[in-house]
Amino acid sequence: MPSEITNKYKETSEEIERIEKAMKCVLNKIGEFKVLDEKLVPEGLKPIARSIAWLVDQVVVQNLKKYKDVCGIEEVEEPPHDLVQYDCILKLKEDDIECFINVKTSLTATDRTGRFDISKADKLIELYEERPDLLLLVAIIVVDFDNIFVKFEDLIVFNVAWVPEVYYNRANHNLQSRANGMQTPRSNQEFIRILKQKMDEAGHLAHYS
Ligand SMILES: [Ca+2]
Repeated sequence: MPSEITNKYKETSEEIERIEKAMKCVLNKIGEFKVLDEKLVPEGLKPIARSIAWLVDQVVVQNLKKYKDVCGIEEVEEPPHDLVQYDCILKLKEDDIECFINVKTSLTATDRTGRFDISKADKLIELYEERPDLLLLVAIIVVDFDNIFVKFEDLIVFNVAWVPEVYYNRANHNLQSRANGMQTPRSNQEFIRILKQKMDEAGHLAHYS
């Protein structure tokens, strides 16, 4: 691999680490939040990640804004509508890079070696083609339920373009990944080429060519 590419990957890895650190700072400030009145769930709230994912997205983005100054963040921009592949765009004080973040929720008990949905593959391709230098990260907020409380326990950040195995799920048209934080550095162009190839193998690429 040419050294300028290796250097670029190193720079990106360092940027990702800084983003992770800033987000952890914010998650520590939040700590936990109350989902609803306990009188409404006398048997206790069942710990289901899907049921709170939409709330976690909003809690995280709004607190990234609230604590941005103390956590080294310069700007948090929200997308124009919620039909996009990310929840916010982050810019750190020490960096020029605008980093797109897709917030996801997972329970501490979940086996993260299994595959989960990242995004609709066709929408991802559109986003990467609009912005060839895109840095799109998935931020998995690992939470625990304590009855009506949701506690922030951990954070796993990874670059979508660097998922080790580009897996296209033909049943729901999503790019899927394991969520254990493993990464394989590659260019965005290479990532899109592989993803298109996987869609093509599933017979789903016809309307792109
Ligand atoms: Ca999200």
